[in-house]
Amino acid sequence: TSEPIAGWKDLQYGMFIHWGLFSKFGGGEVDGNPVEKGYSEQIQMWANLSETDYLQAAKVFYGDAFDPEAICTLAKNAGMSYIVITSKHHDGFCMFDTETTDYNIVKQTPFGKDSLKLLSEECKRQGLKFGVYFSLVDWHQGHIFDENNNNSIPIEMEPVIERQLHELMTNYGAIVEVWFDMGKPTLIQSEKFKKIVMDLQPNAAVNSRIWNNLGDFRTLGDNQIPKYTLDNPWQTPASIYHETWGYRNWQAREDMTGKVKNLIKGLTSVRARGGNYLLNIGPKGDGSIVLF
Ligand code: FUL
Repeated sequence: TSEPIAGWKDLQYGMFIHWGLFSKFGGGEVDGNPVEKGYSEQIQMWANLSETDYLQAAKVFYGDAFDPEAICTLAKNAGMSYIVITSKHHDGFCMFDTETTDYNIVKQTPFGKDSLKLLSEECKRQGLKFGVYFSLVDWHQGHIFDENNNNSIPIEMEPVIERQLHELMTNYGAIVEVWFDMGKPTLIQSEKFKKIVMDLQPNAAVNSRIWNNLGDFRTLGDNQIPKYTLDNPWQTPASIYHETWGYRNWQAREDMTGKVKNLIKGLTSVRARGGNYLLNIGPKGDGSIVLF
């Protein structure tokens, strides 16, 4: 067993956070109607919003209820050992300070701060480990989302991805997990991206969505609970609502009793079978935690 995986296996249970401009849409009541198709964090695509329309959300992104201290306390009280947050989802909007593009939280929003910096520092203060989610698909860089799953990564996008990874692996202290998502990198691309992580954060574990068998551990399908113990290190990413990871306001009003039971069953099954459970919360656009 390699170094990163030995440490990674001890993490056991963590908090996943999907927070971005998409959270502002709350599942997308576009013209008063909920957008019922697709995950809410992908609202830009499902509601067919132009970048200009999507950026309206940035203008009112105050993040005034984003409270890293409360988030970390919640995670600790739940027995979690680490937090993984969306640094950039498919929309391409960077929730961290970056020199690669102005399409970021510091430049575009009245909140004006680096959410990853704030959260990573608080994690450190409270003794939690820290990881990042990073989408290889990037609509802002012109990466068209293709329902036929032809998500190859254009070569022109590589330098941006590389520089962003470099920033993420340099500016936020120790990183325990890098959660790549989507896109179909070639072997050479997967190798390149993984190398950046390994060179700068040798103790970070990379998930299998880096593709081409280069993951340090396997991320199962969304909410997938295997019936048996698996041999290699694995993880189940779980969402509180099964149809979304980003905040969806009309579901926040649903009765959660059955869902909570399912989540507890998921947690115990995954842990009993030796997996890592990464349970997602989707804060509101203002950054507040959704309470039930
Ligand atoms: C999926 C993404 O497409 C979803 O939007 C979400 O981030 C989930 C955790 O992974 O592949």
